Amino acid sequence: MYSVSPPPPQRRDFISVTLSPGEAAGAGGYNNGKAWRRRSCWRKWKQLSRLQRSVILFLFAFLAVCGVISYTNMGEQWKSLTNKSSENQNTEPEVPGLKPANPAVLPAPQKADTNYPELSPQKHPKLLQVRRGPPNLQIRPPRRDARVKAHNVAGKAEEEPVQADKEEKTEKSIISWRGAVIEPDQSTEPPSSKIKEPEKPSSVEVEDQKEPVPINERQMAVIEAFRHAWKGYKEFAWGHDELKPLSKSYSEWFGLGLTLIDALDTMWILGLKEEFEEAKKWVATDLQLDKNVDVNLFESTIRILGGLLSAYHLSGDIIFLEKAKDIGSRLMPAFNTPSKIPYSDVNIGRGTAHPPRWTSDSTVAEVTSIQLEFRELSHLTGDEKFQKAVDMVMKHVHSLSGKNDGLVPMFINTNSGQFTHLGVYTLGARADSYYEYLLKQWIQGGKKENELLEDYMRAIEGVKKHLLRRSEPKKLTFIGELAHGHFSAKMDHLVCFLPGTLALGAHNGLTADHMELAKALIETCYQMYAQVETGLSPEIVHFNLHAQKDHKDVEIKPADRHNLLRPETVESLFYLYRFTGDKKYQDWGWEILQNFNKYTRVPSGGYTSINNVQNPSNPEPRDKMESFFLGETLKYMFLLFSDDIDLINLDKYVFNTEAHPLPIWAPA
Ligand code: DMJ
Repeated sequence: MYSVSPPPPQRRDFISVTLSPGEAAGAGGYNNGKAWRRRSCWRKWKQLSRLQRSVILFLFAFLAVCGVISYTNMGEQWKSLTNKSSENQNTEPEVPGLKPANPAVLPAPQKADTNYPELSPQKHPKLLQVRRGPPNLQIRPPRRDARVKAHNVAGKAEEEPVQADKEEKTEKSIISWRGAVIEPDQSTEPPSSKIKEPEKPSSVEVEDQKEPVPINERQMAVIEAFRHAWKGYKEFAWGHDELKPLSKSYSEWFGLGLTLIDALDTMWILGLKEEFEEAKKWVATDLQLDKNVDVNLFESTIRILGGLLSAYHLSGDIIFLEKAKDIGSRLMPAFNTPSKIPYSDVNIGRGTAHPPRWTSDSTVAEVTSIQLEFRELSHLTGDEKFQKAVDMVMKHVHSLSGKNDGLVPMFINTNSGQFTHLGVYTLGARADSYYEYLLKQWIQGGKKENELLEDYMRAIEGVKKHLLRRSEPKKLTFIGELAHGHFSAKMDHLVCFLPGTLALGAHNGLTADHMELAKALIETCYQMYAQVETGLSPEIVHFNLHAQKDHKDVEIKPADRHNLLRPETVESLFYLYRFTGDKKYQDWGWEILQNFNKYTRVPSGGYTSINNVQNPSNPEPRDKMESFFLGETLKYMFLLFSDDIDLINLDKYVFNTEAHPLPIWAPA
């Protein structure tokens, strides 16, 4: 114990501290009696100056206040400790005679991914437990124990304490009209323009009850691939159209951040919330649509308008709808043509449109594959002009002569409205998505628009009659081309969208032989990968029609042996797996992903298209990552590996031709 000694003769404004006689004498000093001590203390107190007494009193008062405060905090801590331990007692069965040393805070460890140790559940618990999926999944409240580690862009894990205020924030999340969880700070004010409040679909509530399906190892590998691609884009091409991963730079097509917008919904579906938020910020603050630039109507519709609409539906954030309305309006001048068949190009800053310099034709696939997006824009905004413009195109094409058993030529004139270059029929470039959108518009509109279905059914019959053959020696079913009555055994990789579309039609009640054809064709598309040295498909193959010794089914011409990281085969694998549950489709997709990793992955970040799929020792990287690799290829891979049919439920969503899911309209 300390006591205060009397001041020395001359006045000093400080206090000296010495031991009392009793203490100096050791423990025995205590025996000198309490009365002596009281008297001695009082005498000493009286000998102090006024200043010294005030200081001492102040010190005592200060200590007393501190004491009261710390007592209150201890009480709180005690309360929370006792609460926690009672929660634990509720959830964890106690082993008789043993009590857990500490209350459990972290989730139980899960099995490590041996193929991708850097993605093991222990390192990335968030990936497993807080998947941000589509609206029908998002209405499930995130688990309270899920947020343990945050990951910076380089993929480095950082400890993040499980904080009460964070949990509170999660619980305050708003359930949007479509059931998407919107963080309170991310929802923006509705625009003053007349974007109407869409109706809430009735299906949302039912799925609220389901438990999230954990992400599996193959899906984690897709997430890893996406992160690697995104790292390159972020570092060298942020806000630009495409990454050039080898030269660590970028290329511009429209100057509208194409890759970033194309990838928005993929990030959402893969659960990459931080990346999504960062990209969203760019859309909100840096996406400049008032720009003197010519854009291709079709490409900007499927990638930008489609990407924004889908991001809006998944996240519920109005900023995406505002931007969608903006770009949609800026594209409308394309329809100011004598025939109302749109021009291929629009200047979105000037409001002018024009065909390519060398012709007044547009491509048939381009003018008939913008409908899902413009129709949805009308549906959301209440402004009919978007849907009217694209419906008119479909009606006009429906009425045209010049088709061959439902098969359309590749070009249409913007002045006359007539098909041109008659006599050439393909399901590849320039015609492909015409067929896809016939079926998908019919599904989008609730299967009521009969003309669309008629044209689709007739076209598939035309395909069977004119374009379907079998190769030698393996008798692979393939789709060739017809040019002025001559059959060519040439098939674009682009045609591999067809098995998926056929399967989707069969799932929606169309004839079962469409599913049989789908199964045969996807086998062929897979062989276009499997029979090639790198295990990656070329852009175009030619099939052998006659058995010849030592010849494979698939022949590749030197000009066609590039691979652009295209999605069509994995897209179809996804549909086939969803509808049949046959795991071989997942295995085929897994092989393809591994070959992309082997031959197209650039170590510093990103993936590149390659020039030669036949040369595994030098596939000749092209130095370009197409936006659809993130928008489509990796998204379909992730969905293919998932066993969760509610992860973009195909009875509720229809994918546009750039893999952006849009809702199927509820019956009126
Ligand atoms: C994408 O832009 C779309 O899928 C389009 O319909 C066809 N081409 C590319 C992908 O290959």
